[in-house]
Amino acid sequence: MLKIHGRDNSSNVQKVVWALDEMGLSFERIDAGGAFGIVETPEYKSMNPNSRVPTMEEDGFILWESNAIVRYLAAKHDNGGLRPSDPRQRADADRWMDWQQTTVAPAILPIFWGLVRTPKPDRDAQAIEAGCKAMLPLMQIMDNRLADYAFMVGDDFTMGDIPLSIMVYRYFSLIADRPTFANLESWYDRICARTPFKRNILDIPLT
Ligand SMILES: N[C@@H](CCC(=O)N[C@@H](CS)C(=O)NCC(=O)O)C(=O)O
Repeated sequence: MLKIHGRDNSSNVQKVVWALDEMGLSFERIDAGGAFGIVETPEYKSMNPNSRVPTMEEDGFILWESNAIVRYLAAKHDNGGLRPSDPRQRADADRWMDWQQTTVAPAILPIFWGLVRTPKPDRDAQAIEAGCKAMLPLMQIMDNRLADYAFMVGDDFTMGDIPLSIMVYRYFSLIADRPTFANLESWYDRICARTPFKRNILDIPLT
């Protein structure tokens, strides 16, 4: 049985369980990280020396790094679907996934930590404001892209939409005072209409 180690409110775990749900694959999710601890134990560290979630375990094959796990699972189970088979489309999906990790996630981090994980009196308003400022050009890049495409890679939903959707969900949920991004909002409505997104992201409290 495929096992995914990681708490269900982690954005990186959510990428993986959402992808699995999209593909209709069965798996066992085992709580780890955050309040569950476990990630510092020698057993966990032997699978993932970073003490981070998620970690995938599949018949002795261990994989960490959420986007790598999504790519692996999509390659194995949904090539030509979640993972585009055309090399250029696939590179495009990979590009948006990498951009989420390297650029969007660091921008949203101070917003998320400030507003969700930090008690009100301890919040760093300047850091939250800086995060909001950093997010604007990134959301504009997505909005421009989505002027021409229904999804990040073209007409169809692919793995390229998964990591970014979770970032946009957090941004839209936490920052009401933002400019209108019409194309991005239409895309987000299409994402929200997907049952696996609702089940694995929208229905999980933002904590
Ligand atoms: N680049 C890694 C980042 C993993 C990561 O930072 N995960 C966070 C949760 S989103 C974590 O493990 N935090 C510590 C914890 O939950 O105990 C990935 O994409 O898998």
